[in-house]
Amino acid sequence: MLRKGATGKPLTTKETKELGFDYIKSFINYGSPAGMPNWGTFGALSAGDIDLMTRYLLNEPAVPPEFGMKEVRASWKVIVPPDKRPTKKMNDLDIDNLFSVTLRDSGDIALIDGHNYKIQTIIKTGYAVHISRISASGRYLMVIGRDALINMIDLWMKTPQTVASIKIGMEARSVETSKTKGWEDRYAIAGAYWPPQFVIMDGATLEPIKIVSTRGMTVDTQEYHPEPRVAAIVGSHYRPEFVVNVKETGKILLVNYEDVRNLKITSIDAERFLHDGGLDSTGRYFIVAANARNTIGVVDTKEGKLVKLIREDDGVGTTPHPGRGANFVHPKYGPVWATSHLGDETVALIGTDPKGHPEHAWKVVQSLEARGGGSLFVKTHPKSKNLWVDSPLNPEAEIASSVAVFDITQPDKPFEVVPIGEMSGISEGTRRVVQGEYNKAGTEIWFSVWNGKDQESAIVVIDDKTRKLKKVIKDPRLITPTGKFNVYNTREDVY
Ligand code: DHE
Repeated sequence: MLRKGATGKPLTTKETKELGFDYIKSFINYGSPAGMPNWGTFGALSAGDIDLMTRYLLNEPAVPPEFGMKEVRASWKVIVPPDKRPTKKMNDLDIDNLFSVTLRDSGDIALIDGHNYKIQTIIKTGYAVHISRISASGRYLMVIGRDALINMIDLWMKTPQTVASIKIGMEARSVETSKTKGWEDRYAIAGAYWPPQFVIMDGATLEPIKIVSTRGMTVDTQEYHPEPRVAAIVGSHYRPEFVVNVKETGKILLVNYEDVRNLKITSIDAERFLHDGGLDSTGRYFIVAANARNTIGVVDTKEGKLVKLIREDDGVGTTPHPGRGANFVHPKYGPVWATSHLGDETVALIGTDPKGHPEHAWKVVQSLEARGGGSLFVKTHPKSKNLWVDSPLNPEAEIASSVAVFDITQPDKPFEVVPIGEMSGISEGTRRVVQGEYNKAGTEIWFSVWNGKDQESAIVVIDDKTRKLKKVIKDPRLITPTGKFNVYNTREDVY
């Protein structure tokens, strides 16, 4: 909001005025090899939009308003109260194998059946939903829009629908629910980009309970930052805690929800620009990218401590972007967690087994070479021998529309290219291929073919064993599909 920069450079008027109108305009139009999309040539912004955006960037940013309990509470709606909801599952859906799919530019999500590939329902949500998360019981699906609107969807209803909603700020990216044994479905949490804060809510109604500001000092220079945005949030399986990553200050907060009125927060100094991350295969360690610092942080959620910061000198590439990462057993180094990078073609494999393989733990044990920069997500499954690496933000259309797949039993073997965009049968647009997601059984992986909002998009399903096309899901309602979240894999942190 204050344009101070994080993943990208600052865009305060000091910088923008130096760069000038023409430079900024063409930068927005064509994008950059470092990962900024080509908003103009990709068809997302018109020439008029770009002109307006350029002028906007040459003016001082307006100070956005705050959004405290008064505003949060005023936005809260319980559409179906808990006592009016079904007491058992009222549909014949295999909930565990449903996929919640973000339809980014239409402001919806689609629930797609993982068996017959049919869209079961489309649900209106906030603006450009970012992620979906599932409550520990598997009943409630939570989705959050960039406008910070959360929809809580009851998957037991005959046709799943929103039973509660709330706006936790003005801009947001993350939502999660309590997962520790004994606390299942009790609380929800969401983190905002603006105002910089997170909100703890009742897990059955989304009633807001507590707002915590993340404004404060940075971990390195210990300077005050007015806008430390909340990035990834993960529910710990080991302790009644949420792991909250604060981007600009570089703090990882372990928010203990045993007594929300007397909230206990362990504040871990990690590294600035924390963005996204996930758990290792045991669920004990949380591994997160501090993207603009080319660093990976590791937190032991059992002991509540920072284990390691793994840096560029240790083998991390440029701008790591793991999503939640990918866990598998390396033939030589034992259990590893993988991340690809926005800024280069490498995939870093990091040892995650301090007990069984202490000599490899928290080290980059191997760096694979994939197709190119602009990668956002990697994915595998405990039943799979494949590691899939996308590259949707690569400036070359051919690379952006295909994925690289490695054989994890022979990681030294060169990757194979799977031309997902071409397989979709769509000929228009850049056909960015983004975020692989497995079905519950781990036998197939789904990729989004993400085009402009007036163009055709699709979801391509690949048979994991043969790496061959299994199904193309097309529907006029599939507008700009991006993230896909299989209910079982998301709930159980299988990735
Ligand atoms: Fe994301 C995860 C922020 C742009 C698709 N994205 C995340 C998370 C954060 C984040 C903080 C981790 C959430 C968590 O785990 O709790 N994303 C941001 C941005 O700030 C950024 C760079 C700019 C923006 O304008 O939002 C951004 N993200 C995008 C996209 O343009 C993507 C590719 C398409 C889209 O739908 O908007 C996109 N982000 C995703 C997806 C995930 C995600 C699919 C979850 C991946 C997963 O497997 O967990």
